[in-house]
Amino acid sequence: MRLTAKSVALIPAIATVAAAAIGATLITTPVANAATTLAAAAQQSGRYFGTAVAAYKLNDSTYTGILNREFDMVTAENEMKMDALEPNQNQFSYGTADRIVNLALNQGKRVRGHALAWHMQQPGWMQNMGGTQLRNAMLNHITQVATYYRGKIYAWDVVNEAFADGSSGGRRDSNLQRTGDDWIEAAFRAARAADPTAKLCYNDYNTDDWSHAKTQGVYRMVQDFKSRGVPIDCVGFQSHFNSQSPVPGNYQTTLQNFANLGVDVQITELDIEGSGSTQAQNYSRVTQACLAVARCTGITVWGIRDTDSWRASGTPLLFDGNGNKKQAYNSTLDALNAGGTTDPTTSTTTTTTTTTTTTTSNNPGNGACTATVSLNQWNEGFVATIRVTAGSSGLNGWRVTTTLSNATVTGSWNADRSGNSGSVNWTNVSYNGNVPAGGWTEFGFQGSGNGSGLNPTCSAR
Ligand code: 9MR
Repeated sequence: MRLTAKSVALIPAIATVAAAAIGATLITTPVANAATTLAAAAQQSGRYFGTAVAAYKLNDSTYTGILNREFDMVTAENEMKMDALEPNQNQFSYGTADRIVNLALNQGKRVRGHALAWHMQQPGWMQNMGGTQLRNAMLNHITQVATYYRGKIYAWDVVNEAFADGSSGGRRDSNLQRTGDDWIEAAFRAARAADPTAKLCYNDYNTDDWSHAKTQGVYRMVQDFKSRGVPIDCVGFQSHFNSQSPVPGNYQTTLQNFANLGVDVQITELDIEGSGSTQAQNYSRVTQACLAVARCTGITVWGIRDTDSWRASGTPLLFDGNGNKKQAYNSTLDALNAGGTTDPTTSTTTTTTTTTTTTTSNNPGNGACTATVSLNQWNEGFVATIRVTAGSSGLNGWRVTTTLSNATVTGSWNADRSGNSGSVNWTNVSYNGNVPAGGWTEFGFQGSGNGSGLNPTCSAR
């Protein structure tokens, strides 16, 4: 049975039963009067409805008219990617992105930040980098950008498209991946330190079908991050659908299974190629799937009119080239007006607290250690990565002392800290105290001022 706004208003008990069947603590939100815009309809169940926006179209009054009227969340289509924001190393260019962000915030809309780290649309200077140099450049980019936009971003796509297509279920090869498997968690920790208020998301495509290896690979990563306290709050499902890649029958299952890991889920780049009633039904199905999952907090379509789409020939959006509402618009609006389930815990950003699994270790004794620093300094600040290397008998815990003569720590990851300037002590957290003989682990921090002369020393504890 398909619930319309009217029928749900008449029989709210049906929605309650449906919610109970999902098995979570849910508040149902039957709707009395159908809303007439996508945003207003989504808001009835505590969700948002967003669109990708291109800055160069902001002078088109048909475009901005629809944007202002229909949407309450905005994603910059290209303007907040790495190449746009940091065209030269350590020289940031926020002007075009700010046109979008300021327009959104001035109209009471929110912003999804897209994207802090991605193997594509990297600036030229970054494309041929590797190793520690690239890792630090990435962390610096994340730190700078997330700090600049602190307080203005609802959610960041911290890492975009890091998993491989096909049957491997593993990571995609890229210059970022070659800096080490931990690049994704390092990115999330740096983003959290820079902006503790934004939700931090992993975002990908072809992760909609629960049975696909890529979906499973991302799921395992999120599960692992949650178990080790890596700060992840949400998973974005881009949801680019066409005849080769249709809306899978188990789409809602996928959203629900991820949500069950304790993260929000969001549909982040929705477009569905096609036309007429088939397209309208597909949009309706996707919308209903989100509304049925309490922690599906919103839907963003990847453009406004068909002619604005990166896949314009597939006419995949909700408005035609003249800005008229399509059948798909109406079916989406109806589905939103039918109401959905919400999870009261998702209405505010939650800061992830660290819960950890103990790393198993076969190195019972304490041993000496050494600490080395890799520093990425720019005019007013720096990111320092400290590597702790165990001596011949391994470590059960470690302490590092650094000297910050002309600097102040503003955020850190993978270590506990006492103080933020002068002589600063760092100790292992529960998941990285055990280091086998000759092995190493890393922690990091960013600071303001001059990070030279840190002179780290290490001892076992
Ligand atoms: O829509 C974006 C298009 O204008 C760009 O040319 C393209 C370049 O990679 O990126 C498009 O947006 C992508 C998004 O950032 C990530 N997911 C896939 C989107 C479509 O390619």
